[in-house]
Amino acid sequence: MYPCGSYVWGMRGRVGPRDTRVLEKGDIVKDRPRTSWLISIIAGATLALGVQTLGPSGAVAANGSTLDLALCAPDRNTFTLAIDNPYFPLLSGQWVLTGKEQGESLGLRITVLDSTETLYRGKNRVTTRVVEETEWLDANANGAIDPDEDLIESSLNYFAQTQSGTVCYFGEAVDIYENGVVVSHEGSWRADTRGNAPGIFMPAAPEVGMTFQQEIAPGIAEDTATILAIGTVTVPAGTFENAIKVRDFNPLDGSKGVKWYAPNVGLVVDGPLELMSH
Ligand SMILES: [Ca+2]
Repeated sequence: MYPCGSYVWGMRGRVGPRDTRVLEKGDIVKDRPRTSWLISIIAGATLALGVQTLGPSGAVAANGSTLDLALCAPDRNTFTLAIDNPYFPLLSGQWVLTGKEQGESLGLRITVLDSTETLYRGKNRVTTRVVEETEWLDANANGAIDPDEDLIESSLNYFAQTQSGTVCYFGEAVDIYENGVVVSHEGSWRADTRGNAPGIFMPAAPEVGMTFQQEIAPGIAEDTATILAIGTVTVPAGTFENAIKVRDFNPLDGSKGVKWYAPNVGLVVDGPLELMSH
């Protein structure tokens, strides 16, 4: 998804220019070398194995902490569909974000579906909530997908929350559209595919400086997020205090994006898109 498979989760396709545009001076990893994602993976894997030495992760953690991927490991946690993390609640509902990019009006609609998706087998089996995310050219800028408006991308995303309150991301099924036709499934991944793992989508207790890998599908989806700040943000849907500002980084193409999540609401800013209703 999210984060920028579209705007939300994953940074595929059209995202490059928009991410460049939302880049801010002072981004703490603005000039981070492209190899650092690999260091993050190594660090995460090392920590997951219980090794105490920081090793190569020291540089990554210089501005904060890199969360241990074990926080979402299926064999170390119990999972619930009651996803009530205040910064990314997915109990029910729909969020609509709109905005403009290069003169085009875009819309992003996120919907918690009734359906679930099961991953893994045996004792590690995890049932996840399916969250649909649709990005489209909202030509009349009304926040609705009207019959004559073109879809850009639609995805089904899999989330579950652990006993500690961490929201974990288990993958997505992606449809990318051109002229009303699905032309690609690029960016699709599942945590239970060999070589992949669940990502940490939202920490149980977010703090400025935290870095966490949201997608773990080498070569396909590798978004990493860093919490840059906490503060007040105003969007069409309202003014929200104690919101967290998150910078996403996609090491596969070097793109970056900024998102804001507000407590008891969820995603309120995604690059140029702002929450219109929820
Ligand atoms: Ca519309």
